[in-house]
Amino acid sequence: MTALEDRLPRPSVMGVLNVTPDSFSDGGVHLDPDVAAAAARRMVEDGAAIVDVGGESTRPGSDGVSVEEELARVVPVLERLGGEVPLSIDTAKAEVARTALERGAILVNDVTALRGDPDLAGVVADTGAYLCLMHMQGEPRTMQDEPRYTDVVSEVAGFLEERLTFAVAAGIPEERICLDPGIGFGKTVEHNLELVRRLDVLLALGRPVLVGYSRKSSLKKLTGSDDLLGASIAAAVAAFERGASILRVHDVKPTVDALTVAGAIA
Ligand code: HH2
Repeated sequence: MTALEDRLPRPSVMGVLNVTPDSFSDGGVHLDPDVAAAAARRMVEDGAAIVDVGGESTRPGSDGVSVEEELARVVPVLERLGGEVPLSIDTAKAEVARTALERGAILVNDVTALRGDPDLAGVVADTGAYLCLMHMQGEPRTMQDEPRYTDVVSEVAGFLEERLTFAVAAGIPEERICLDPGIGFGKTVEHNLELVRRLDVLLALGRPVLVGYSRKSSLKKLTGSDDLLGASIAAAVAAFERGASILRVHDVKPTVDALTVAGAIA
């Protein structure tokens, strides 16, 4: 069995492919499955190690979609790419995950960290898929209303440790799991910064850490700019330098280049 850190060595770039009408930065862009498939192939050419396909927006304020709707969005894309491009499925639904894994996806990226669908852990355990467990305070509809922590870093670390224990108890080998602080999921600008600043606390849990800062609104709050490319690259490099293994980004080529240089200097 290949451990996640061997399949996705540090640093690996995860390209974001949202097949949704309403994702906060690329909603509607990839609704045509041929366009989405071409974008995914391009990400791999540009150096992405894996492409994360999502059919449900989790942006602040969003409502959920049905299983049928989510499948209708992602299956045509998976059918065009499965086996050709390393794929991750961004879903909290067991049926969507199972369908994606059958069509060649290798990783389940669950922003609910196995708290959403009681059947998801079994699907991951039975298929031997990789898994990303992400921290979120609250739920997408309301999570940015009033995020509160006494110490954001220790609370996120405690949560991820508990979810890791849960996943392992459900039969998912620890070597298959990575952890994610969930940038922007029930967090203020300062919470997000503190989580990356003190990433060592999450790394101490002993699993690779994934960070997804790309194009998030807290970057816009810091820079005041609508163009979030430079801000996103800086966040990815800062996270990498503090030990992150996987960087989830929309702009693959410039991030890969930045990480190549940062890695060479390190
Ligand atoms: N962020 C988003 C979605 N999925 N998964 C992980 N593991 N980590 C993240 O930080 C993360 C995630 C939100 O970003 P995006 O996919 O661009 O938007 P939307 O949820 O609106 O589709």
